[in-house]
Amino acid sequence: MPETANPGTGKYEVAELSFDDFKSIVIKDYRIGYESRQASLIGRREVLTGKAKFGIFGDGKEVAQLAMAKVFRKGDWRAGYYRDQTFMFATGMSNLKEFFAQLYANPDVEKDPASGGRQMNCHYATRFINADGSWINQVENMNCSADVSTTSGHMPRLLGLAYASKLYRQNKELKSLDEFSVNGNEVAFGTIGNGATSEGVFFETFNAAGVLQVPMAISVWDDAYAISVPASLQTTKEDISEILKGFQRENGTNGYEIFKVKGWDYVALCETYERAISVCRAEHVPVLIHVIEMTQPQGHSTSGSHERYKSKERLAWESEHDCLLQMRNWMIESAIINEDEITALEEEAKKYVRQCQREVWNELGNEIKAEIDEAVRLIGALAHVSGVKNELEEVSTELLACVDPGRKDAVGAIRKALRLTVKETSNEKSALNNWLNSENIKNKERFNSKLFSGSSLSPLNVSVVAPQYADDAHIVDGREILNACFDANFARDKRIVAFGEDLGAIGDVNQGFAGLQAKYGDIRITDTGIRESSIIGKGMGLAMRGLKPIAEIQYVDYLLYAITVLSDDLASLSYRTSGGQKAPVIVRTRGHRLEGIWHSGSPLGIILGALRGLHICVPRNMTQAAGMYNTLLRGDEPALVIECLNGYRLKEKLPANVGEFTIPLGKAEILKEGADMTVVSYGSTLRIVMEAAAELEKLGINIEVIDPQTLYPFDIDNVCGNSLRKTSKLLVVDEDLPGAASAYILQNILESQNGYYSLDSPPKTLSAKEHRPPYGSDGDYFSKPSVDDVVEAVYAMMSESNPGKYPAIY
Ligand SMILES: Cc1ncc(C[n+]2csc(CCOP(=O)(O)OP(=O)(O)O)c2C)c(N)n1
Ligand SMILES: [Mg+2]
Repeated sequence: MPETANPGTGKYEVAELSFDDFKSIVIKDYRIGYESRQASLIGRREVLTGKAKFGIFGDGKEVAQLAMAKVFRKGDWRAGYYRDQTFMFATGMSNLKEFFAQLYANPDVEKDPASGGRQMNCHYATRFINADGSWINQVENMNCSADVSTTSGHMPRLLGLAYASKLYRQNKELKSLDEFSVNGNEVAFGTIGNGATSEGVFFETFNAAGVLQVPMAISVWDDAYAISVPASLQTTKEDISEILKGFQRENGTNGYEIFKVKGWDYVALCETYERAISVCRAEHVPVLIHVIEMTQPQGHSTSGSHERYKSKERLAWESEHDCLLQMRNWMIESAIINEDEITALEEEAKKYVRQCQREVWNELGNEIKAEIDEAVRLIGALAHVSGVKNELEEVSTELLACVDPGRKDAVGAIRKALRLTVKETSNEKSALNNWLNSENIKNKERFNSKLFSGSSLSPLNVSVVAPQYADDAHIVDGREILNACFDANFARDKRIVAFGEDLGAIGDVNQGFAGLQAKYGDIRITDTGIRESSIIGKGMGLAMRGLKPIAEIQYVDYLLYAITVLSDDLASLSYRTSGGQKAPVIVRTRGHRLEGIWHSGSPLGIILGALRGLHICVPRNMTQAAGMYNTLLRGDEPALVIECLNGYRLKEKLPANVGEFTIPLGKAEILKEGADMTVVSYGSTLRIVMEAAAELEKLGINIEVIDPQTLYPFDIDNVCGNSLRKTSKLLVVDEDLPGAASAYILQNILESQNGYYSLDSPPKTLSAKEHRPPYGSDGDYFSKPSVDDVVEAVYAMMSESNPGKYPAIY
């Protein structure tokens, strides 16, 4: 593929160019745009003929992206969506072969570096970590954070990427981190469809960037539709830049610079991007570039045709205003190229794209064919010696008849052959088993790996340091332990920043950060607006750019306002890039019982269901929480820590090494030994269980109490399962809904740890009621497990197995 006109130099100064230079730049641009269009046309055909599963393409959006690429420099970042192939080609962050490799779901990261075949086509990412988890130099590269398919789901992350430039520019202590930034000169480029600007996170992020004054450049690709829904049903006044005019920066105010430009006007686009990005980069002013009059020559995606919902007039207008056609006409009118030359260029480009597509298809096809051939050979050899020869030959015949076969077909045939010969033994059959085992290992790596970075930098590898206590250790409020822990970590590592609602000036609503803003400055410890999604996105962007953010959500109840960015973006990042990217954000929040429907949440079932890809820490007190922060701040994977809301004023002993001791993740702790029953609980209910344990002793029952400490990973060493060998009875206590996190815990103990083996009575759970807890102490008592409830639940189980010794209470 030809090089881009001016890759990454950020220079497009026509005045300095000779006409010949100018011509050649424009012609190269047109060629990139034209190749991109061909890729869209061929891509769609590949889907419609069954070679790929789904296609969504950037046709009709090419020219604006050529202009945007001219001002995109090394060190800059993109957070965009599925229309951006031309930009990716023009910057060199992707190319045609990678485009097709992703379309065909090639799981080889050498072929599809964005996702290793995991994402739908046109979902982009550059790989910015090495295989060992270390960072690649970001200022020497162009950087693309990994796309998500959810419309506007990338906006919160975009804010964080831009905000990192502000921190690098304003915090002189970060100067030595020169592989991440040069004086904060990096712009974060966002792209979004006109329809997606209707989403809440778009407005949330937009406002936040205006407040923060960060170098964020949002381009809205406006084709007047969002699939079939027209602008009239999406946007007030059908015009996003018109309604955002109130954000325009004025003399003496913060705000945006807002631009509007037509998507088929190459010259205007180049000038607009030049102007917009220079102010954005130099002054850290966010900019909006509203690119209107874009088209969709092939409709939204391969899922349907746009003739269903666009009028004849609209379709005719789109044909006439096709951006490449307009650019072509302008080039001919301006004597940049003549008709014959441009036709020849187009023919050559078509051939080139076709050739790239064929090569990519054949590369993957040949690999798969080799696997199919091997499976056929193995099944054939087995058929020779098997009593079910005919059936086996049928399996081979079916396999050979597959149109566009995949790996699943080869593996499926071998599995079927093994089932057919389940009662036979032979060397030939062993060969099938061996092949399957080795393919299973490879396929696991291809399709199931990298939920976490899994590198040597993982928090699971942080060394364990026990807390130490001086003889005269102070007994302090729990919040003071956290405070001392954060203080020590901020002093130790200048990359750490923390932000959230009320976190800065007052030191968070429970005083964990009290006094720290005064000590470390408001650039490191910062108040934010009420905007949970973009608090998490901010954390993600900062973490991607080498900083160590603690993003605070005031109460776990409000985590739901950020659940989409946490789940879709943060939790899936390592997996969806096949280990090419990481964002080690620590999300700090507080929860479990306190008062009222929205201040007593313990939605661990939701969290466990949505956030695989994060470590989930549920410390029972502030010492454990501090130890977990110490671990996580030394690791490179994202995590959520839920502190106990009712624990900040409870007294704990202050460790002498409060900023150094570590709590290992996934290590359950036995809080009280006992022989009669294993009771597993976490967070705030542990105090209740411990109180109940004392009362149960008086009733002659001795329970063993286990705190898993982290729900993900869960009790790596099978402490719970081993305890059951002694007690044979299991009760799980939590304050989530029935069948939520307690079911997850049961599944882990009974199934993963084989706990069912040791049980002599049915395992039980004791959870909160199905509704949220009403306000007031009575509301708490009648909705969440109380000491009475725990005592009686344990007693009832003991009574059931030995009513003589433990007569029923009721
Ligand atoms: C959160 C979410 N809601 C709905 C969808 C389904 N969807 C995919 S693309 C799309 C339309 C997007 O339109 P627009 O933002 O204008 O971008 P365009 O495709 O027109 O470039 C919709 C509704 C989605 N992917 N994510
Ligand atoms: Mg649109």
